[in-house]
Amino acid sequence: MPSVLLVLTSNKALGDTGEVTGWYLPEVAHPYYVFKRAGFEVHFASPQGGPGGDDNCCDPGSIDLNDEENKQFWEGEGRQLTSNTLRLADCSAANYDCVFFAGGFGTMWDFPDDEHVQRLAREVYEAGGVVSAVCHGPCALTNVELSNGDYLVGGREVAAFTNEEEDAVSRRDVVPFTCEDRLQERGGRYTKGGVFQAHVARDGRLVTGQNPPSARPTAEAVVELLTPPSAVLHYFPMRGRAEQIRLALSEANWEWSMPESVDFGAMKAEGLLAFGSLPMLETEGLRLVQGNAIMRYVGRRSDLYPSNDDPVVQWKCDALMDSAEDFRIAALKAIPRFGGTEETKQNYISTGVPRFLGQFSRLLEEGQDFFCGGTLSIADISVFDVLDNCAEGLVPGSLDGYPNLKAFHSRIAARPRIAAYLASDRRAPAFPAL
Ligand SMILES: N[C@@H](CCC(=O)N[C@@H](CS)C(=O)NCC(=O)O)C(=O)O
Repeated sequence: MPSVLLVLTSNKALGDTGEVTGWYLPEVAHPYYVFKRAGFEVHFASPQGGPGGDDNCCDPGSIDLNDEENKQFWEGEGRQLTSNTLRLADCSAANYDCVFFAGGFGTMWDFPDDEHVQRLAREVYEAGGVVSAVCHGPCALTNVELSNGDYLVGGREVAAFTNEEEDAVSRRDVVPFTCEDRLQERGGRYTKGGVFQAHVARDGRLVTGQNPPSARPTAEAVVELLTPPSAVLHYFPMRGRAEQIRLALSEANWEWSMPESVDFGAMKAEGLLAFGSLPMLETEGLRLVQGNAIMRYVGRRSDLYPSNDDPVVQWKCDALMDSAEDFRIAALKAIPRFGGTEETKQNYISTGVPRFLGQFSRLLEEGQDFFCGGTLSIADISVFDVLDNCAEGLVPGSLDGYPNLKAFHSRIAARPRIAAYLASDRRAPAFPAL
């Protein structure tokens, strides 16, 4: 069952105006019910934790009990839940699939510089989870840096309370900065809808909403992301060209299976394989073929394809995957079962493997955990597959001369979902070492 950490402000002072603010009831109540209806577990947290008692920092101006769900929440379990929040410092990202920052003016003073706000957003995101925020909640993201120093919002589509909306409620000169301006300064691709119209920006696993009417659709987009598609992968009972796909489906947490046996001839005769070859992935009413194209589909669907709109980074991802495919083809030619001879084998060991490893080793930049930017992409999964199966598997010890690739291999193998797949009995047997 997916779990969400729903984060509220602990601040109820509207700057130095003497006015009271806090978190905004519908931005908590509406997402809460969306998550609960989807069967998610929801925990409440705030920078200070607590606070206990009746004063739970809810903005009194937001308590509109004509709204059904506000009323249900406020008069039901919600009052209690929001009065006993966890302290952010005590929350571990490993327990959550999503961190969701609710809005309200109060957030503008305690979210942006809070180290645990930043830690949880970074760690949840880097572990493959969803980061989401609504209205003023996205101020939480304005100072979040990934492990490689890039801003989380850099190059990503984002939404938040607009400058026109600040004007509409006469707050532009009260807030320390506006979300619209600051997110743009951080390199975010800020988008907006009309004043107080619902608008959600969804960029991979980053989901942000503009204002109170956006809270429900923002949470719905989170539920959609955390309910990954199901798929059936058709391939022969070996790792081959399907292994990178099995790894990607596992990392992306898809519900995936493989048929007990595959009648390749019948599938071909029935015209189920657009190019007459396997692998083929059946998902969402589609029959997808061509291994690398399947990888890109899974990557784009589950935010494992570089999505910061930089064509150079996307080229690098594609080029690495093409090179990994070249490596697989060279490996197949060296394997006796596929017609490999003593000559192709020796050639592969002495020339092929070192050539590919040297190229990959040079492309993994110093100090970087991943090949394409600050987060895992399908290029990393593809390269991991060939390091694992075409290098180390067929030629044991071949990674020893490439410490950066060896460390990369261990890092990817240790990712929880990858590690679970690698240890499972779903894995086809490896080809014996050459
Ligand atoms: N470019 C294709 C190549 C697929 C391919 O050659 N698949 C092999 C298995 S690895 C196949 O289906 N062989 C059976 C045949 O062609 O008769 C891809 O990457 O998916």
